[in-house]
Amino acid sequence: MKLSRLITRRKTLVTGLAAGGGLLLSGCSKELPPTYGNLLRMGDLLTYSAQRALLPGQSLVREYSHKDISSFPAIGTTNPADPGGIRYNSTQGPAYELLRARGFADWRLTIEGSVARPGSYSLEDLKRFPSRTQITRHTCEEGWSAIAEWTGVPLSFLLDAAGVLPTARFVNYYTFDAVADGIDMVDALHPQTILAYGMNGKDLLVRHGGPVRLRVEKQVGYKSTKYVRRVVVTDEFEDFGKEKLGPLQHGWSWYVGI
Ligand SMILES: Nc1nc2c(c(=O)[nH]1)N[C@H]1C(S)=C(S)[C@@H](COP(=O)(O)O)O[C@H]1N2
Ligand SMILES: [Mo]
Repeated sequence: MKLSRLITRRKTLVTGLAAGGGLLLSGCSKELPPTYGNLLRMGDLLTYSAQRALLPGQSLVREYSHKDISSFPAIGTTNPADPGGIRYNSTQGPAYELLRARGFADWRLTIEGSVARPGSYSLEDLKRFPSRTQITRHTCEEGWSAIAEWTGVPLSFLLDAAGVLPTARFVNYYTFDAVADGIDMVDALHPQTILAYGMNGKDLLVRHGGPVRLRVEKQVGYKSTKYVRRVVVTDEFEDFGKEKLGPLQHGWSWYVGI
């Protein structure tokens, strides 16, 4: 074979491989959380893959009894309307103040994105839906833990009602402070993942995320986002980089299973 033909063949082979590799890579990124090409983030990938491989996705975390309920500090944002708050959002803070002044009667939770039936629910709507009450341990990344009883509507119920499209892989949520975050479908559909409106038998207090917060019992405390106002189902991973709202912008992992 002539040298020129050999080179052409080689080129084809190399181009073919590159294309194949690209396909493989993009195939990969569909199954795994992002690493941002950042080596430090490879730990996330390992934890996530390892946990998903080793644990059945829907195993329940331990639930406690009433006598185990402990005192519970309020951490991070304790009032989204306070302009001095560490995660104050100048648009959402005042909006929260107005809603709170009317006892959250006008508050609505929206479910949108990759769903067949986007929805908007009042607090009363949520309280009419099937509820789940669970006494669980909250573990904060700062080294403390506390036990409380949470009552709310399973996120899976709202997702089923909204009709999640088959392409959907993540559930993101936005709050009344400068926070947004997300979880994958395994955690979103987990029976103990609830939108909680009650804590220890009472309405959820403002300092603990009222009127509604997420409880993601399968991950550390900061994934249990307070003051949720909007749930967005997505096909692609969102890192909230532009708005600097997500944990990744603060050097926290996106996935921290416990
Ligand atoms: N919207 C919002 N959610 C949040 C936070 C926050 O500052 N803002 N802090 C997180 C952290 S680090 C913890 S430990 C818990 C604290 O919840 P608590 O105030 O009910 O103890 O909320 C999490 N969810
Ligand atoms: Mo935390």
